[in-house]
Amino acid sequence: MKHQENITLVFATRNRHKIEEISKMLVTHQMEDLLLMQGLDAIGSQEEIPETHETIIENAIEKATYIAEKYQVNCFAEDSGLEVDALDGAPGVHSAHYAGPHRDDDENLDLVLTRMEGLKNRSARYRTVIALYLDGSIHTFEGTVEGKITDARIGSGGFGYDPIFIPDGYDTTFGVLSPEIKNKISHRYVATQKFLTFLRGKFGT
Ligand code: ITT
Repeated sequence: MKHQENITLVFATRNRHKIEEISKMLVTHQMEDLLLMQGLDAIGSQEEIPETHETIIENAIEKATYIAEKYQVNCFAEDSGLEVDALDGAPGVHSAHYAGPHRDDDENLDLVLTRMEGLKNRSARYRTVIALYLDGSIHTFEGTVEGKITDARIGSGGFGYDPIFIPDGYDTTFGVLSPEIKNKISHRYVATQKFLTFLRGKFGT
């Protein structure tokens, strides 16, 4: 039987919602002792982390690599976005700043609603990639959740585009559904499950 170790990884993000959701998943998977997650504050990082690519996977790898190499730590980063089919996959990799560089969730969401006015095809998905930088190697874990875009915002829970996204199999948005439900079906859940399975295989029992 393999001996259980624990591993400390910096989570290279400034998005508190991502930290909150993944922390809850660690508890649900009883992984909070195996994976000790550190914030950027713990390593004294205050700078903006570069995200210069046009794909989610490349940005996730860029963020993880930047922090790992600059601070000489093992770390993971996550890049995510909403892909709307009728908008040719927008806002996609630009989700956080779709309505402008000031990165306002409400304005981003309103812009999607405006651009979708009158459009019949409402299908969309959230996509995320977690990039893990571990001892010089990169590993990536992807998750998606399919759904559709509403005509108007419903609810105020979650963050980002949650009040206009209805996941398949449900009749209301992530803005109304509980965090427990979101954390059981979301793109972040799917990717985190793969990530934790990898860590468990490497470090767990
Ligand atoms: P970091 O780069 O510091 O991690 P960020 O918010 O800039 O934080 P991204 O570049 O990955 O992160 O942008 C993700 C955006 O996609 C996020 O700001 C939301 O607008 C949207 N998004 C991602 N996951 C979401 C979710 O679960 N619910 C709602 N919106 C989400």
